[in-house]
Amino acid sequence: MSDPYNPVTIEAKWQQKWEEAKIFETDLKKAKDPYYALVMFPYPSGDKLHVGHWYNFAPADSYARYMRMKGKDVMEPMGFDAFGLPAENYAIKSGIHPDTSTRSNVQTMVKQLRRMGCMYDWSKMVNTSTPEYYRWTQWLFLQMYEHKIAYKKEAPVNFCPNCQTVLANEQAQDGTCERCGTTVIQKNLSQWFWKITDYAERLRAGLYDLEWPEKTKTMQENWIGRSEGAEITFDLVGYVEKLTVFTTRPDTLFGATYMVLAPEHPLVEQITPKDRWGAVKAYREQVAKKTEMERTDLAKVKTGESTGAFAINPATGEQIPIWIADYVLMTYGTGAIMAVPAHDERDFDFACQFELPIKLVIDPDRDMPNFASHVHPNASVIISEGKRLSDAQKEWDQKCLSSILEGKKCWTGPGKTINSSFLNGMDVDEAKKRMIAWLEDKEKGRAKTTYRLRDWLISRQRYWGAPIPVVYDPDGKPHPIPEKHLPWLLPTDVEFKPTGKSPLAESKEFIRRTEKIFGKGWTPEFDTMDTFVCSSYYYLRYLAEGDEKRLVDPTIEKKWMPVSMYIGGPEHACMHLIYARFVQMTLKDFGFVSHEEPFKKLVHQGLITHKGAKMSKSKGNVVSPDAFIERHGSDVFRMYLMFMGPFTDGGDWNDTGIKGIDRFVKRMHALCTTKVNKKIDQHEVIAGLHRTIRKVTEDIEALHFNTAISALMEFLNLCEEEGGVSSETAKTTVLLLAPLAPHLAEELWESLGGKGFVIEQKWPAFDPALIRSATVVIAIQVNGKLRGEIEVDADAPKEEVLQKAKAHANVQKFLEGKPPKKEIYVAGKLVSLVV
Ligand code: ANZ
Repeated sequence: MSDPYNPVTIEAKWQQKWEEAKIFETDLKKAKDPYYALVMFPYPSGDKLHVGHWYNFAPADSYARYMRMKGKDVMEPMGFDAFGLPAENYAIKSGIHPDTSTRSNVQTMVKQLRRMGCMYDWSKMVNTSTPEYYRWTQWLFLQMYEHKIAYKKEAPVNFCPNCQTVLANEQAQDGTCERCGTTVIQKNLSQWFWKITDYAERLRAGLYDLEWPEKTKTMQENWIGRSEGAEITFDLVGYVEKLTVFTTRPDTLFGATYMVLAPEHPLVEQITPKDRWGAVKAYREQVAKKTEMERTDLAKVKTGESTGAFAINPATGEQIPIWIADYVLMTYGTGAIMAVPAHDERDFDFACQFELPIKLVIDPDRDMPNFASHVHPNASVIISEGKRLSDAQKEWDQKCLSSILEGKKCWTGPGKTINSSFLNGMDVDEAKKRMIAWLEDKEKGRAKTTYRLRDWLISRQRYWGAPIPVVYDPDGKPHPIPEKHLPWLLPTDVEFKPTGKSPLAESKEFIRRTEKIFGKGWTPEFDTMDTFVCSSYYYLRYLAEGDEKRLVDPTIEKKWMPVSMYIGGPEHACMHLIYARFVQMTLKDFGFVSHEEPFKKLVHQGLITHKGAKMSKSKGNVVSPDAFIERHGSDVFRMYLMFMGPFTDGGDWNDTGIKGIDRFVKRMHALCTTKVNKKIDQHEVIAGLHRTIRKVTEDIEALHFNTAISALMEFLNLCEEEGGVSSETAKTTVLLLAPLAPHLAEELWESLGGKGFVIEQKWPAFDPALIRSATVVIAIQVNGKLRGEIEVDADAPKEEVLQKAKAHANVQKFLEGKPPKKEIYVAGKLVSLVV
């Protein structure tokens, strides 16, 4: 009898053997059928790998292992997103220099990852904080600079007072800092941007062809936010300058009764008469303190100031007042709007507040099924006793309609144009087209598509990042650092604690170095790059295998990209996943890569919950994997995670579940080591095996690891009932187990006399004929007439078949409650009953 299952020795043994044989090192050049299996690389924070990492990486590896057994040349790399706030914050907390702590954290994580037993090709590992890596981050910046994608400008930016740094729009999505939750404030700073807006349309249109979760594609589409409408130019009374607005509703131009500029709009100073300037300036200062969230909150009371200036509505020829208000943002459209209070909610509230005219230009479509939902401000219908809801609703709609016609409520729904001269009688879409044609003809406007996407703010006033490779001449003019000086090293003589100013400015060495190379009075750029720059191209650097001459060999890139399967969290929908697409597109345009999109197929793992809440440090419900791995081994832990539920759904952690998997693994081990005792298996076992092959194959393809494991459990039961299996069947079972419990499978493969590593074997195929013949359909006759059919196992015993036949509902009717006089079973074909 062989030893009972001992995961500690088995797992260490196979990890060592895999490493010695280098079986996970992929020869990128020689590979014939490349399959690039990628997971989002982790931050090397001081904490150990947690369940979340495991849940991302282990099933992803099982899928990659399956692909390898299917005959693909799989490349599964791993690396570390090592620059940025988490590593820096850890360093600040621990007082250890981020370089030292990051390197040691990386080492610890590599050790932990090795224990996981994934197929990582460590020869291709990247660490974004090393000069070998960030040299390419800087090279990318230089490319962006050369192609005029990188530019510097003074702009109001999101600033996190706690992290003491600026944030990209994507990092401050709900007005709070993505990392620490602090309310973000706006600051005017001179910053480096990358012109992602040039790629807005390509980023949007490209989404359609991607095999990504629909929800993620929608989130990206909304983030890019394409709006179709028009730009309309208004003349100003008393000035030669003109005022251009962006609107999605050019059909409502006749209803534009005033205009609003963002308080920061450059025209404000010019057009405001002296007597209004004091109030206008004070309002501007008040707004500067507000966050974008506060400004655009629909529920808040509207504020604003009249500039005292007037514009001319090009459609009506009327003079309309120009106001400034915080609900108009400088960062969208043209930073100015034409206000149509009768049909826009914010304009309506504003007009009510400041008693500005409201002019109806859309006659509400009275038959709208959801009439009330297009009425603002709405109030719920009050149902008086004895009234039906539908009647109350109708009465309410009628009331609303009268209010709209009187200018007391605002209509945002469809209808026919009124009070609009040549547009009258048209519906909204027709009127939009007609108005745009009219404006174009009069040279007062044109069709315009606008995007919500803003340029990517890439500079950070933080220490732990790739220095921006720019130097300034004594006149303050920026110059890109020639490529031969890369890597442009991050100085080390720096206090890395955040102060809101760039810590690099303190480095004497940095300034000395700059002067030495470029001349007296030259200064380096002190900002570092957003860590999302580092992660926007790392998938290409894995393919470069440390190449110092090129970002990536174009023939390798052509062959291996796009990534075949990318697995990671849904929280990256609007940041990393947009940035990486953008960078890939620019690199294609610059001629360095051939593919437009980096990630062909994307999957988000589900969420692990514990005690009803998301497993997270802040909730205090984190389970450390280490103790479980110590006790049960990595295979059991991996399988337990996969068994919790469908991979994309996640599941709830509980300790009892892991014991169930532990028992299964032990039984599987016992079967394959002590019960391989048959020369030939029963038909039932063979059919069961082939059914299991089919099920496990289909389930792994669909990432339904949980049901794949169930199928193996069922088959194990069958084998145990039979008292054992043949060596052939045991080996095939081990092949099916190989992606799910890789160490155990290697061990069992070896003990069954299998040649080579189990991961190098071919994935088993099932024989459809065997599955089909596993059940047969039996006809049932009563007194010679066909009365029903039943499906039974092909080798079901006679008694079982007769019992099932007699229990058939229709057959029972003809048996009339009496036992048959005669019962005949023609095996596999027919049951004949005589009453
Ligand atoms: C007149 C109008 C009439 C508008 C109407 C809407 C309804 P989306 O769809 O999000 O693109 N707008 C334009 N620039 C703005 C800015 N910088 N700050 C705040 N609001 C701005 O929204 C486009 C609409 O938002 C534009 O169309 C404009 O108001 C407003 F019945 O113009 B509309």
